Amino acid sequence: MSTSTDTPLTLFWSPGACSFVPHVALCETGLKFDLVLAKVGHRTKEFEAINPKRRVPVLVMNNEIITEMAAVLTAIATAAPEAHIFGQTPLEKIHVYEWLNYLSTTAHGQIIAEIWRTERFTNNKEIYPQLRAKGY
Ligand SMILES: N[C@@H](CCC(=O)N[C@@H](CS)C(=O)NCC(=O)O)C(=O)O
Repeated sequence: MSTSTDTPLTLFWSPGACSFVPHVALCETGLKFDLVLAKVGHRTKEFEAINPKRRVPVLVMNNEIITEMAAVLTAIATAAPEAHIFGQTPLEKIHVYEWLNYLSTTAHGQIIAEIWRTERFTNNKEIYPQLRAKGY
């Protein structure tokens, strides 16, 4: 993977989704990048071919497809080390990964999904309110 500032970068994003995080990180680095809208709930076959998991964020870096928030942010941090988006010290980097893992797994996969993607947990719509209440 090249880490030059000339590396072509494309971020697939959706309004109101977690893809705003790598969007902000890219802005902070000062790197040039393209944005492609991949709206949650309105995904195209083209997007599914890029990420069969049908999730944003997706970063395409030098034709390499990178998915999953921690990997996407690591790629951005690696492309612009002078921006220190993972902090200045090894301990700061460790704590960034600590938060990233919590947010991507427990918070995102469980809490947020329970509230916004309740259908992933049960087919019984009658218990949606209870499940959503557990998410809050
Ligand atoms: N584990 C993934 C989760 C990504 C994810 O779930 N993103 C949401 C947007 S915040 C999404 O694309 N959801 C699509 C859906 O639920 O259909 C990561 O860390 O990148």
